[in-house]
Amino acid sequence: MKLIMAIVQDKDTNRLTDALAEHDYKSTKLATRGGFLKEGNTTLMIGVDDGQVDHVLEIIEENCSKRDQMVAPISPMGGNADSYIPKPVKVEVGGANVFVLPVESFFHF
Ligand code: 2BA
Repeated sequence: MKLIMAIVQDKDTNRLTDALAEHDYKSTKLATRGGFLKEGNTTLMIGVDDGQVDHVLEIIEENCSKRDQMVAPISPMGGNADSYIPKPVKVEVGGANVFVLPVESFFHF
């Protein structure tokens, strides 16, 4: 068994969870926040059998879009100078960042 953890943009979440449910994959949605943009995103946990991993990855890829986002300048005043960005820059976010983790055991009580 594997645990797929997919970090996706909020805008893609409903489409993706609907597509997963259509194929009878169960998922749990966590409200998360990216460390760089400091904006909300969504992390989905999807527990699947090993043979289902590729299919779930296909569904994630089909339902998550890449988007460009501008990062506004952040003043270092009162903030962390390490994260100071002097002028707006464009970053490409997504479609999805996915981790596939081995599961030692799974219990459903
Ligand atoms: P954020 O950390 O808010 O990053 C949003 C986007 O900003 C990233 O898109 C990337 O294009 C850019 N970015 C991130 N760190 C950067 C840096 N140090 N310099 C320049 N640009 C940077 P994605 O790569 O698609 O990531 C989307 C979200 O997925 C991330 O949001 C984060 O929440 C998560 N993520 C990505 N890689 C991860 C990793 N290795 N471990 C844990 N979470 C990750």
